Amino acid sequence: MRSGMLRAGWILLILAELTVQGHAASYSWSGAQVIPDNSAVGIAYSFTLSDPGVSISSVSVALTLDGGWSGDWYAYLSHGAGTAVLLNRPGVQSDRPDGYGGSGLNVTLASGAGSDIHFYQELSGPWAADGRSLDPFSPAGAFDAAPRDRTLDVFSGLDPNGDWTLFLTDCSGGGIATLQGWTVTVAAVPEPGTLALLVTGALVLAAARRRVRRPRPAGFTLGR
Ligand SMILES: [Ca+2]
Repeated sequence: MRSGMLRAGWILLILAELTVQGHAASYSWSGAQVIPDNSAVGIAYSFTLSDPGVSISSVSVALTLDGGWSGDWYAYLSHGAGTAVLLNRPGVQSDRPDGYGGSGLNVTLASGAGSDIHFYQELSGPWAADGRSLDPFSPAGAFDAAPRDRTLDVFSGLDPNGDWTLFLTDCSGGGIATLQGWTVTVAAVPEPGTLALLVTGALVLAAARRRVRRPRPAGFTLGR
């Protein structure tokens, strides 16, 4: 009986753990898409997520671009009520109106990361999204104090299911980049049923362990 309860408890915990770890979905694209130069129209990719998870715990976005002028780039990821600004004119600030002149970028942005990708030539990863909701066609000086309120953390707690859109464009003439690939990975915590499984497993184990305790010696009484 005791061993049966212990076994049942461990099975429930293992099932719950496997379910928790299994809730991450990735969508990828690869190819050779020229990003329209000096354009507000840009390019957009959409995908629909259907996942048993109900609450997003983390999101990461990998981008690979070739050529171009990195200070021209703007990109966002949107889903439901959340929009994360991935890139917003990297390097642009009041004394550097054209931003970084580097070409190409191969980077992964993640929720919870600490380094602002806006300054990728001066910092080191792991990289957080730019997060500046500022219009990318704004004057350079406006970038200096722009709040970073649109990082990938905006998705935390949202339902992952439904439509997602990844958008990229180039906001200044000259320097044309080619998008070579992207991957969006969404991790979500499980539905309440799995959490209930976890709690039930723990309770069964606790009950089984109480039964395992040795009986008190005959004649033993608790002191008062
Ligand atoms: Ca350009």
